[in-house]
Amino acid sequence: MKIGVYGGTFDPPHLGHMAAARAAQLAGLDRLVLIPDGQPPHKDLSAASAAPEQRLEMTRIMADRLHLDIPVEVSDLEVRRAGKSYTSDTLTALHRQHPKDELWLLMGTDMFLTLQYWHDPETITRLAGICAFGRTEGDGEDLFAPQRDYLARRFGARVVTVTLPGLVEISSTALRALLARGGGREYLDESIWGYILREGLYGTKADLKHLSLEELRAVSASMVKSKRIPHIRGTEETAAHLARRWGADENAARQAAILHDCTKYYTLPQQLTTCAKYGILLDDIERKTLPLLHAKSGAALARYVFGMPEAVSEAIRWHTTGKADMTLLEKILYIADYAEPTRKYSWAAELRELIETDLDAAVLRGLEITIEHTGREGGPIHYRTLEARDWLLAERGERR
Ligand code: DGI
Ligand code: FE
Ligand code: FE
Repeated sequence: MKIGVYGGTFDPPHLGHMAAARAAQLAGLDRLVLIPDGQPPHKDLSAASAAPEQRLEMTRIMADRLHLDIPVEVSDLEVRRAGKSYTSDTLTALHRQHPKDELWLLMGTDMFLTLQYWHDPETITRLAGICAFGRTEGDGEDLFAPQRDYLARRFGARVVTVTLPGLVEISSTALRALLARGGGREYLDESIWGYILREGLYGTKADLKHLSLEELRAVSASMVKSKRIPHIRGTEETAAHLARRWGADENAARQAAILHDCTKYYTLPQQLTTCAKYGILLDDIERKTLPLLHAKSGAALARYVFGMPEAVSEAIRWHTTGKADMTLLEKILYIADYAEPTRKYSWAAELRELIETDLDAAVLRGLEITIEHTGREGGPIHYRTLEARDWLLAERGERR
């Protein structure tokens, strides 16, 4: 197996890094390891830098947003190792972990042209092939060919070169300066920008309690896996449509939808800690049922971290179970979550028609689907779900 190794300070990881990581796929490698360095050998980290743990987390977000066909993992090898992060040490460790695999070290033009001056280039070139990427075809041959020959002659290095036409030109130093002045968004993946805002990195001074919708979307995206982002977008657009259709506050509907699943990937201990921190009381079923808890913890963060009005926070709180006496906004979020366009279940089409003509009937149908589904899975059905159904049945004058 051919393993691509791409190291860097990733302070922060930007679109240039992401384009470069794609070189791994273009070069025919089978998997990619991203390695944020602890202490870079060639420069000092500035005071405006993110902490190693934060760079590690941003690199994890980047890995999940690359959408490559090959597996991508993030290694904390260099962040954990004390002292300067020498590539030769890292490759020695990786070679020990994967003695049967080929290692290929990814690097841009600048790094490639100075490889002979790195610490212990003999070990580097012995343990890994060099996969150098340039921006243009021209970058390729004129510059690369003499260096390739030189490295081959001097170290016996194996070198492949890849052209990446879409490579974004930005230095991390320039990007951090832009971020401090409120810019830089266009050089970053949305989720990494959201993480930077959420953590207040690089002198961004976003007030989390007064974020614009665009900022709120990015912050929410930074908290979930990339595969959930289309669902959150779909829920937002469906909720906005329903707010216009049925006369609710569209901005509130968008805010509620953007944040509704932001704690979906919290572990059970994280859910319980968050609920305890904000004084959210939980019943016996909730304490044991992970899928129910994100509604409670999400509502708490919406209220206390993101400064949302109570109506928005309450809509998030009841979006999984529903309850008796739901407000219009609560109904809208509840059913938008089910009817949004990326839901592919057989019942989704039926709900998409019902939400246009009879919102209560749609919510009732959603509750019944939840009860059937949860019953079939063998989970305890929450009493709020049953209360919500009975309330709507009574409102509609129907009997069970
Ligand atoms: O967060 P989403 O996946 O977008 O949707 P959601 O918030 O409606 O959560 C769905 C999950 O919650 C699904 O795994 C079923 C579970 N769930 C919903 N109502 C109940 C429930 N689980 C139990 N045990 N009891 C319920 O009443
Ligand atoms: Fe949810
Ligand atoms: Fe959802």
